[in-house]
Amino acid sequence: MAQRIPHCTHWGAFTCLVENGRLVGTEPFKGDPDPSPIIPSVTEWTKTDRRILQPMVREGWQPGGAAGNRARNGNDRFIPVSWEEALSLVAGEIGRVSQDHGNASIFAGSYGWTSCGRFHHAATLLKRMLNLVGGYTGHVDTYSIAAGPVILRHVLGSADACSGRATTMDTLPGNTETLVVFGALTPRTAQSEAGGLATHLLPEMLRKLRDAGVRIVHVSPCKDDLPDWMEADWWPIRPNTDAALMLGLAGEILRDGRHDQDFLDRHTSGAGQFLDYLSGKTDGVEKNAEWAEAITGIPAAHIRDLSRSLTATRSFLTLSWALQRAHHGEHVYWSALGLAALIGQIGLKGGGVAYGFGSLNGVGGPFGEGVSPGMSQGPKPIDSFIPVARISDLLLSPGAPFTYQGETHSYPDIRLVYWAGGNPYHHHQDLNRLQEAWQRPETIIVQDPMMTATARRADIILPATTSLERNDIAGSRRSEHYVAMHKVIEPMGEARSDYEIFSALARHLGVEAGFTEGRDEMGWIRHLYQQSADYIRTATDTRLPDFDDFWEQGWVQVPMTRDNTYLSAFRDDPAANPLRTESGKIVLGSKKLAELDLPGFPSHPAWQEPAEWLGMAQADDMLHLISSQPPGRLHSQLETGPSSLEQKRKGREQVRMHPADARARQIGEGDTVRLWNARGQCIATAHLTETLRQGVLVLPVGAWLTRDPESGLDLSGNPNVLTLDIPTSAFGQGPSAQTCMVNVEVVAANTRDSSEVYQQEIDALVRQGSG
Ligand SMILES: Nc1nc2c(c(=O)[nH]1)N[C@H]1C(S)=C(S)[C@@H](COP(=O)(O)OP(=O)(O)OC[C@H]3O[C@@H](n4cnc5c(=O)[nH]c(N)nc54)[C@H](O)[C@@H]3O)O[C@H]1N2
Ligand SMILES: Nc1nc2c(c(=O)[nH]1)N[C@H]1C(S)=C(S)[C@@H](COP(=O)(O)OP(=O)(O)OC[C@H]3O[C@@H](n4cnc5c(=O)[nH]c(N)nc54)[C@H](O)[C@@H]3O)O[C@H]1N2
Ligand SMILES: [Mo]
Repeated sequence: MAQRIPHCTHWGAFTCLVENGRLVGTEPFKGDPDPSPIIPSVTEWTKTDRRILQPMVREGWQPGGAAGNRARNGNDRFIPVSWEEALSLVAGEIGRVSQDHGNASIFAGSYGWTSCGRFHHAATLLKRMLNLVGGYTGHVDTYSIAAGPVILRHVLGSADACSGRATTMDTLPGNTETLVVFGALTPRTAQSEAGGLATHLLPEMLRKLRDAGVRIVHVSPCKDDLPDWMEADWWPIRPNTDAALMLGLAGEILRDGRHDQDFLDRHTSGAGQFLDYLSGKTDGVEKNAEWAEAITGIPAAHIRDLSRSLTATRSFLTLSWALQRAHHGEHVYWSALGLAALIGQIGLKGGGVAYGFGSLNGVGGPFGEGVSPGMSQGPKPIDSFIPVARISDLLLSPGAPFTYQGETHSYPDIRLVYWAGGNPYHHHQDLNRLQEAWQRPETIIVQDPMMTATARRADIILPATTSLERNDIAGSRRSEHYVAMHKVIEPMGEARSDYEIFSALARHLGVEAGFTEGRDEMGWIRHLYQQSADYIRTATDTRLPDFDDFWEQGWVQVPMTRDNTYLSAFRDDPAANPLRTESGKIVLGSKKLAELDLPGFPSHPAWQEPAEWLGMAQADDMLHLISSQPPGRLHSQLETGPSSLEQKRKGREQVRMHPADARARQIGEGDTVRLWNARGQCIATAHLTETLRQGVLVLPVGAWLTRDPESGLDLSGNPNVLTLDIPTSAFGQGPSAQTCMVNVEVVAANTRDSSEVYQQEIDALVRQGSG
């Protein structure tokens, strides 16, 4: 009989079936109405192929900042070392850099999703350890949302609307009549939640919306961003032009005098600036349906018709997070707010605007009042940071100034990089530029269970266990459950848990007592649970079960806020419930931004051409590349799992394209194609589909970079060798991954450009996957 052991991941809670110490299967959490197909893939973690099984040091690397050999191109040899040796090397490097250059020269932003366990959360533990020895340079915001929260903090006084403590989706059915979805509203992305989840909510919510007869307009280059059975009107917009559509809709409303002047007067500031821009008083260009059609490719008649429905019915706008992961992403989010303000339904049930519904399971779901059972990073001795996606700039330009939220800072001189729980060679844009930047530090330490592309570019590699090999607890403010993550199997090879590794390093650095506070793994898990239980008891009067009962049962439900309409109190009485903005109101024309006068950052919602898009003068026959979240895995995690492999073809990622674009390039279904631009190149397998707007390619993120060192060609189909590494703006400095133009062609037509390695590798891959 198999043992049944409760566990959790970012894509769901489940029971592990274990026989003779081996994981033989999984069963989804019984209360989950729509379990993720990624769950069974976790058995991949117990295979040795891609695991790091012992500490290793890169051949040629020398401690002490010696010049050494800094190839770090993914093809170096690694020499196994003992844990003792590895730990003293790491501690030695931290001590040396801290002493000789100051702690700001240690980069430990360490962005990444790691495992969902809140206790062994790798980046938190890294920061906790470093804060005890003088601190580090960290990062602000996330790759998920950066431009969005930055602008919303300025114009709404809070990023809540973007992170889920805002309007809950359960307020829509029965109230909303017209719903405009910009981007996606799909179980594909709602499979996941940072910190874990037990119940998947979106499919049921979508059924309720459909059954309530809500008219849905779906604005996206991809039709399947909304399930077919939702029967929406699909508006295949040109990528990165949503702001123009929103402003065109707003301009139509204004011209007809259908805007809610009373709402603008009582609840917004600087509206005059915005209205003058819409009417064309500022720049001589009226923002109307025809103007928007020329930019977006959506027919003016449709735009005009929708603008009428938006004011004639109870209407709601929702924008995926992806829309702000693009050049000028701040102004897309702000334009939606401007449009919603003109409509005047913000704060009314079923009306207004939301950011990120369905981008994660819990955004738009009920939210908790509790604190997530997470570790503390401790007080920060220094406040050195970069905006999260400026990593290449940081390494390439020490000392250079950068602006963020209107203030000027400068990049520190990084000597040591420590990454635990993230994969920059998955998540960062323009990986060839990162490769250049990656040569600069003296020492790079990577701690991960898997031999990722980042680990292969480290100097010291520390093997971490996966969550299956240790005890932990899952939970977050966007999840209705805390889940007991019992240890399922023994550690693989010499892998150690993140807590063990950092405790040992803390010992080497003389700060063990401060780091552990005398607690071991179970001591901490118990403590974190109790802290959250105490908080919930005070905040809500709900008493959670004792820890031992929770641990045995495997999960516990926590109280949540439902049926919430964001800004309803502010709507009712703006004077008594002011926003934390420059005016206490929604900012539609910003004094601060007008004073700052940042290049390319108008002080009101506005359309600006992105650096690369289908409307650009030199587009030639390039196509717009969208790199979206993969359906069968979480980013680069479990890339070789069955649910990920199912999406691949001929051993690599599939790039989706419109049949007309394929025909024009003599590309057939299943052909191996090369995608390239000035930044890089990769190959992928072509899949032709009419569910895309013409001119658009979709290549999911997360393929494990397999870069031929000579040609630079990536054989896996990783879009980040192509994407653009520029900030969304000088204000928000977010990643602009969705702003990217590429060429595509059949590989066979291009053999003359390729090195022998490239051809052999392609042949091998094609043989592997053929049939
Ligand atoms: N082009 C493009 N790029 C994108 C995006 C896009 O839309 N387009 N999306 C961006 C977004 S939204 C995000 S969030 C990022 C995601 O980027 P990441 O969060 O960096 O991606 P993951 O693959 O989840 O990386 C997590 C790493 O942690 C490791 N890990 C797992 N468990 C543990 C553990 O217990 N301990 C340790 N030490 N390590 C562990 C995994 O093996 C993996 O290497 O990608 C971004 N990149
Ligand atoms: N299965 C799975 N789920 C995930 C993740 C994963 O790796 N795998 N990652 C999780 C993470 S970390 C995050 S942050 C979220 C991200 O959640 P999202 O940002 O919502 O997800 P994406 O797939 O990047 O983008 C959603 C859709 O936006 C559309 N889109 C892109 N550009 C434009 C545009 O200019 N205009 C319009 N109208 N639409 C556009 C694309 O068609 C795309 O399918 O997903 C989470 N969910
Ligand atoms: Mo993300």
